[in-house]
Amino acid sequence: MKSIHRLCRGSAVAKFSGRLLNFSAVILTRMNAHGTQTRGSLIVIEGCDRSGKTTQCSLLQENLTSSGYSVKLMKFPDRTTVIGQMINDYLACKQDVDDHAVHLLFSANRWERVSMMLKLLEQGTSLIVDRYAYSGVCYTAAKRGFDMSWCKQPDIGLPRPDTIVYLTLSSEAAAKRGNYGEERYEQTDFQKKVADNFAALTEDSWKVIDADKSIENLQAELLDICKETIKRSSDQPLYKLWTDGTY
Ligand code: DGP
Repeated sequence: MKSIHRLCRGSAVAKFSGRLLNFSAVILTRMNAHGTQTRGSLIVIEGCDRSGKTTQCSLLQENLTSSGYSVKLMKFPDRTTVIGQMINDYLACKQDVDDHAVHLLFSANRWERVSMMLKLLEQGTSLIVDRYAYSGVCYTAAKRGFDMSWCKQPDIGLPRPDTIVYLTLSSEAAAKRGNYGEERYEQTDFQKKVADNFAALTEDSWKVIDADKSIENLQAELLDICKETIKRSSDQPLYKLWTDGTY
């Protein structure tokens, strides 16, 4: 295949064979040494508001898909479900909900997607997830009277990500990106507390990346991390979050 590609360099055939090479490389990574199907990877992108997560996650889905990877983009809170609509009303300040109760709603919104996530991962589809239980802990623990240990409890046992990327952005850099919107939590003081909580929750295994760079440069870094994760974790067990158990 490589020699055909070399012979036809620059031609439409070369482009086609290049694509074919990409796809065959990806298909090979979905099989282990025994030729059986391997699982997809769970990749979570976290960060404070305005860190660019949503743009980067969409680009990751586009770029990985066009390179032949099977990828699905997910976002939490998932506002399309009944629980998600309750969360949306709360965030839009249309509805007040007790802080404990809303914490459990955010968690329930993740749990209601677990069976779908497990099915996709088992089928070999990798999931790029925009926010997860770490946002759950860091946002609620930024409220008075909450601690991280209590906040973790309802999410214990969710599928544990193979990679967690945390996008950091200083408050000065965030301010340059424009004012916060109208949603609950979009205030500088609150966001600073959230960032402190992320700093406390971060473990050595997390990829902490300064998001104060061009969209293209940040995307290139994230793409490398995703490809490395998909290669590394395809035949690893899927663990349960904040426990030693596996699925
Ligand atoms: P987003 O759609 O990514 O802009 O998130 C909406 C807002 O909700 C954002 O300010 C972060 C916050 N958030 C996300 N997940 C959770 C969670 O699990 N718990 C709490 N309290 N807030 C969350």
